[in-house]
Formats: sequence, structure tokens, C-alpha cells
Amino acid sequence: MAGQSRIGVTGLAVMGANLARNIARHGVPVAVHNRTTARMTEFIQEYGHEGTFTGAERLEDFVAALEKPRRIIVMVKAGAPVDGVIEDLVPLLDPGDIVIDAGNSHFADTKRRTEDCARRGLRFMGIGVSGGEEGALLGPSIMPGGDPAAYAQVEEVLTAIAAQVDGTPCCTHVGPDGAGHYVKMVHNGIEYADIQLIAEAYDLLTHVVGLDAPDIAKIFAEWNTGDLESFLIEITAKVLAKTDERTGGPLVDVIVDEAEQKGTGRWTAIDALDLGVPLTGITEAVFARTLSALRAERAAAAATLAGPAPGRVENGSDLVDDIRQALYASKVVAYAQGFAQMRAASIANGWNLDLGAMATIWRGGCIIRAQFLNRIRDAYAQHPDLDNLLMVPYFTEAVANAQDAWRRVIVKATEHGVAIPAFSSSLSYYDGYRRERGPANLIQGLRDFFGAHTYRRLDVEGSFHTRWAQDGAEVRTDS
Ligand code: NBP
Repeated sequence: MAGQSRIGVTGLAVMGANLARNIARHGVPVAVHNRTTARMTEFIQEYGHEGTFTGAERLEDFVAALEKPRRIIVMVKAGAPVDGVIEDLVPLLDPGDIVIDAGNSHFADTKRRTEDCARRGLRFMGIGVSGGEEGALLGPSIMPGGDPAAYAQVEEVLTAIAAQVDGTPCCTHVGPDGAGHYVKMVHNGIEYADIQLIAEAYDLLTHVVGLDAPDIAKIFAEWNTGDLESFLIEITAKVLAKTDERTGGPLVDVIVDEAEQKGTGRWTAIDALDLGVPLTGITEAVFARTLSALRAERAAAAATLAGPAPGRVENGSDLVDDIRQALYASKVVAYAQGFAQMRAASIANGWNLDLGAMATIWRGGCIIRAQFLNRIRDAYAQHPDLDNLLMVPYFTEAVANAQDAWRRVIVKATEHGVAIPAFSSSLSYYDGYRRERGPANLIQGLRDFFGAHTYRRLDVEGSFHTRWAQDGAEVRTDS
């Protein structure tokens, strides 16, 4: 006998609980379950009045409470726990039932689970959910991957609970198997780059311009009214403006400068290396967090390693606007790189990703939500096969207008000894990308010298090797 709940959620920590509440608040009956029963009973006690919930202590009762085909959202810790839950569910399910992993799983795990479930007659979906605990409750950005027929069974619920922007839900079918989790991974990677760029702007405003946190808060609040308007810039102003109750000074001044990470930025960078996509902004952001974590080493180095003489710039207000422009240009590059990576992954995996749709579903609910994403959506609407966002007139001009300021900021930061890995690597990427002829000709010459790796010529087709250490003659290697 099938039950009455339209969907089930197992895993009721903050994300699963809020997602279940969000679904129930939309009038959908939800069955809920958690490995540790106390978490489920507390959930029912606290939120049971918000909708129609069926709390189940045992997985068997949870499964029995669901309509067929069963739709089960698994919201447990990513990794082995997801496999464990699937193994426990499989014997209880019928062919055609749908298991949905909504946690931050690695896309390769999602591909594997999709195949494993398909062999057992089950349909598996991997969906990315962004927006943290508040998003899960009030409307996240949702990136569903998996069989389109399975998506059709959950589309109504997912689009209803997603954030809505201008009447459009921030949820669309992304592609097969691991595509949803892949896009969520790159979203998180871009979030790393965005945050790192903001931190570098803050560092420059503090140590080169000489401003304190409350003044910088006002600058970010003002920036949030222009091209940079976004959730992250908005909350930066709030974090910088917060007064610490203990000391009476800015709270940010007493927070330890060691950034933690859960791994999705690192995954994005690793996959960029595997795909051969230059992804400097996100990768530098990951490295900056790992460098920040070397706190004891940094303290020793601060007392040992020389830097430039301390000092502030004189024309501080000019530099403030330069920093704004540098931040915007670097952000354009970070997004251009992230979207180029998704395009490469789409081709490599046969996912057929609609990149404009990805920009559309990131406009609300998620951490990188921003006005700017409308521009990206428009760019792909006009040029679906775009290689690089920098080549679209809006972004070409935006960066061209900002580049003088961008270069000045990097000079000033270098003169003052302030590390700006994301700002400067973004500019280097830009300068490298716009060069028709770079210095890799020499790299090829060196590789041929020490390893006979061969090179190609500009003037003649074919592959060549020079007998550097012998007679110095060039020989064709492809004939
Ligand atoms: P956690 O990632 O902290 O996981 C806790 C949940 O996993 C609990 O329900 C726990 O059950 C369950 N669980 C564990 Br741990 N091992 C299990 C196992 N072997 N079998 C069954 N259940 C097990 O929860 P979260 O912070 O709500 O995040 C859930 C997912 O959403 C994660 O993948 C996370 O990366 C992702 N995510 C989180 C956020 C965020 O802002 N927190 C945002 C976006 C995505 P128990 O109660 O019995 O210990």
C-alpha cells in the first residue's frame, strides 16, 4: 500500500529540515526521517504545525509513507553517508522510484550512483542546492541533474520551492547524471573567487588607502548600488559595519584571519586542471585560503621577511574608485573562467548545458546572486556557443573601461606589499588571453631541446625536432 506523502526527506540537519519545511509550506505532504530518531521527533515537535508531515522512525515506515513512484530527497553529509543511505533504501524501493541526492556530492560520485541505481531499476538524481540554510527554507537556487523523465516527476515541487526572480523560478533541469552537481560545484568555485576578490579589495582599502572597517562598510554599501550590486557585496557592508559587543570596536577586527573550506572550490580547481581550462581566479582563491591557514608560519615570516616601507597612498579617494573598477574587471574574469569551464565540461561529458539558463537560475536564492548575472544570461541568449564571456561587447567594454584602473591598483598593491593573488592573476589571464602570440614558442623550443618533444612551425605544416646537441639540423618527425 502506497502512502500519502508526495515526497520524502531523509537527513534532517539544518539543510534537510529547512528544505522539508519549505516543501510543506507549499502545501505538499512530506514524510521525514533521520538516522538518529531524536532529530526527527524534535523536528515534528518544532515544525509539525507548518504543514502536513509524516514522521517516520524506521526507514521502512518512511518509504511506506510515500506515494508511488516514490520521491526521496537524501540530505545527509556528502560522501560515504550518501552511499550508505542508498544501500539501505534500495531493498525497500520499487522500479521507477526516484532517489534524489540534494547534498554537495562530487559530480563523479553522482555519475557512479546514477549508473548503480539504474542497474537496480531505480532513478537517481543529483541536485545542487545553493543558498545555505536560509535559502533552503525561503527559496534556494536549485540545479537538478538526472534523467529528464525523473525530473518531470519532481519539477512542480522543486520549481515551487525555489527562489523566484521576475516570476522565473531559480530551478531548471541542468542535464543528465552529474551535471547538476557539477554546475553547483562551479557555482561554489565562483563564490570562492568572488569572496577572495572582496577580501583583497578590503585589504587594499585598509592597508593602502588607510581606512577603517566602518568607512569601508560605507564604501561597499555604495558599491552595492552600481554594477557590483550583489548579495556578497551587500553582506560585506553588513559584516564590516558590525560592532563587537566585547570590545566596542569592529567585529571584523577581532575575527581570526584563517579561512576554512569544505572542498568544493578545490574540486572546481582540480577539475579545471583535468580539463585543461585556465581557471586562475578560483584556484588562487583556494590557495589564498590555504595560505591563510598557515597562521603560525605567517606570524614567524612577518617578523623575518622584508617588505616595502609601510605607508599609505596620498590620493586615497582616487584609489577607492580604482579598486571598485579592478574588483569589477576581476569579477568578470572569474565568471568568464567559470563559465568557460562549464562549457568545457559540457562538451567533455556530453551534457549539452544551457549556460544562459545557469546564469538565470543563479540570479536568486544562491550566494552569488547578482544583477550582473542578467548580463551573462543575455550574452548566452545572443551567442549560445560563446567560447569566452570576455568576447561579448558588454563585457569587452566593461573590462576595457576598467583596465587602466585595474593596472594602477595592481601597481599600488605591489608597491605597498599587499598580496592580491586574485586581482593580479585575473589581469594576467586577461593579458594572456588577448595576446595573439605569447611566449610558449620558447617553452616548445626548450621542451624539444631537453626531451625531443618536437614543435610545430608557423610557416610550414608538420612536426619538427632540432638535433640541438648534435649537428643542430632540423628534422621532420611526422613524415
Ligand atoms: P550535514 O552535512 O552536517 O550532515 C548531517 C546529516 O547527515 C544528519 O542528518 C546526519 O544524521 C546525517 N548522516 C550522517 Br553525518 N552520516 C549518516 C549516515 N551514515 N547515514 C545516515 N545519515 C547520516 O548536514 P547539512 O549541513 O544539513 O548539509 C546536508 C548536505 O547539504 C551536505 O551535503 C552539505 O554539504 C549540503 N549543503 C549544505 C549547506 C549549508 O549551508 N549547510 C549548503 C548547501 C549544501 P544524524 O542526525 O543521525 O547524525
